[in-house]
Amino acid sequence: ERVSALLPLQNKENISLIPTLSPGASSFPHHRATLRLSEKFILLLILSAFITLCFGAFFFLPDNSKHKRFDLGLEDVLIPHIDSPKGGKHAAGQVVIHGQGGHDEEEEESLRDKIRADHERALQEAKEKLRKSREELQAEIQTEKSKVVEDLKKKDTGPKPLPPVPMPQVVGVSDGEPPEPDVKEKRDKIREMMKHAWDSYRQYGWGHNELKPLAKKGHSTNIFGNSQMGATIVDALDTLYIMGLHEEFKDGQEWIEQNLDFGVNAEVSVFEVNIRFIGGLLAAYYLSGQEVFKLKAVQLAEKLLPAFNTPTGIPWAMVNLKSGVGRNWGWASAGSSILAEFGTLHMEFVHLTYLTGNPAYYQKVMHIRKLLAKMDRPNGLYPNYLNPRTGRWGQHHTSVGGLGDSFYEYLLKAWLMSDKTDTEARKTYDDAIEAIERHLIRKSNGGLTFIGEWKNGHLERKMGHLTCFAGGMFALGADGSPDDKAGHYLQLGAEIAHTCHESYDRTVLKLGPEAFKFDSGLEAVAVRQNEKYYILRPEVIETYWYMWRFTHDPKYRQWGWEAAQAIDKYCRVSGGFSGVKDVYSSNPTYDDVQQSFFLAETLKYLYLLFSSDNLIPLENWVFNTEAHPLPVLHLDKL
Ligand code: DMJ
Repeated sequence: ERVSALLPLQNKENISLIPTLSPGASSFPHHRATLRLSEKFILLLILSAFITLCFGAFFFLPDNSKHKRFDLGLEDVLIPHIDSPKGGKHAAGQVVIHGQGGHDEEEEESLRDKIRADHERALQEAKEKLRKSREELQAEIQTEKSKVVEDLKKKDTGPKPLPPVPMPQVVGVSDGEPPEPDVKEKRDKIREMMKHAWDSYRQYGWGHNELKPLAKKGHSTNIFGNSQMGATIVDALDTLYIMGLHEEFKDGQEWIEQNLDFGVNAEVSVFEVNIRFIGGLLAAYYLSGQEVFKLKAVQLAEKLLPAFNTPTGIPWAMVNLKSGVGRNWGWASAGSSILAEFGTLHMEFVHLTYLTGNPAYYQKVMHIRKLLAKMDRPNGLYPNYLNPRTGRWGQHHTSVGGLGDSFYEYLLKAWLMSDKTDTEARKTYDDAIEAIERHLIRKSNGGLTFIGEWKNGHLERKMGHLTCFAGGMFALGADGSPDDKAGHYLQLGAEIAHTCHESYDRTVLKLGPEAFKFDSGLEAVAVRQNEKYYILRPEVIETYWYMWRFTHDPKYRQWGWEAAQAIDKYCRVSGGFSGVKDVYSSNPTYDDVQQSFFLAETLKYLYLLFSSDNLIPLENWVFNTEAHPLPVLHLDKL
């Protein structure tokens, strides 16, 4: 009635607002209410006024959730400083603005003012936004997006500072130009080969682990899992630096800064990643002084550490970089880890501890050494297989080539890199070499010294291309050998170099096969088809270089040049360098892989062979097994 009185212009129609219920349908009394259209309009008006009021209240009343977040922030800051939960000014649970008393009116009021002001500002901003054109808004959103991305990038890659350590004295990292013009010419040629290998990879395989130089696309193998971590870039960096290819080096550095990420779901070889990536990054760091390489090396090393979570502490061969789950190669004897893999971590891991101050790396590799020292060795030899669960040897196979090689190399180099203070490593090396000489090294009927393989009490008269590195190792270890046998070991190095040269010289391509025999009238030649390939390996040239440094006998430069020419002639293609499948065939087929070690090792050793000795002097640098030079350290502080 009151409503109708206020509205003179009424609609005479009655509108039923409550549905009519038939009497039998309900036990409730039957109601029927009707309103005219004008009354409905007024009711709607009142309703909308009420909604507007509620809406306003929603904006202007203090936001309780904000209070809570603010409380938490304060609590987080304050609680750690509370001395006693009972006696202090702000005992836990009585933190300022936490709502249970203990805060004064003024503070609460000022907080409300702040919240109101914030809301008003937000409303104002919203209004202004609505006034802007669509284009203006889009441009603003874009700018904000880019800012967020930039901030995130800064956070992600922002260098976490590592503890400062004295940079070891770094000498002889550039130049090395030989005085003789013909030698310089050869060196220039090697540099040109490096440019061709790098430029081809840059053009066709950039960011992939390796290159397919014929297919002209990226390539990878199971040692890198399904990762795309630019193995060639990391492996090649120090060679580029040493050759003075600084533009290329910078290009590689930029890729590493922007793309090299180890959080990938990839199961990689701990050994390969250590020698190529950690070794490569550390060498690049020491040569160039660029912090990014050190940081990346440490980030990667952290990802390898879970591989050591085995019952014995002997690491798995493979680890998933993301999950940290490790396992061994399916083909390895009795689920074993491989001597040359878990035994080739020492150099890099000691450097990591040196650079980070984190003892974990050093402890891991020293634990391996201690464990091996306690084990029985058949005939004083180290078998290639060791089970990481039981701590027992697998098959009794011993090799100075594949599966064993760099374990012996790292014993010697542990001593050298410690400035010859790690005498335990030296002694272990001397004992191992003594057993190897006694049981594995023989002279062929034709007078060639070779290193065979020990298999269950029997000597296999076969030598691998990989084994040829040992010539250089014997020469490197000559100085400091027991009983003044330096001359003997230098001579042994020379004999191995000669044998390996013969293995090259007796082929059609003048490139060495993967394995060669000294049996049934055979002298340094491969028999089986699947041992006739050459995949750009470095070991023979590596030995030539060490022998050159220790003797300066010109034949080593001559042999190195023969190999370089053969590589350029038979392995070079328009898209880089490829391995060949049969070194005894005048018409070889390609394997279509440019291995990363070709840039890391083969070309580096060739370049050093035609440089003067003051480039990376051996008194100051020790090469890891992937030819990455690391400086001698003074380890008495570890
Ligand atoms: C390299 O990756 C290293 O030299 C390793 O120790 C064994 N051999 C390959 C190249 O042949």
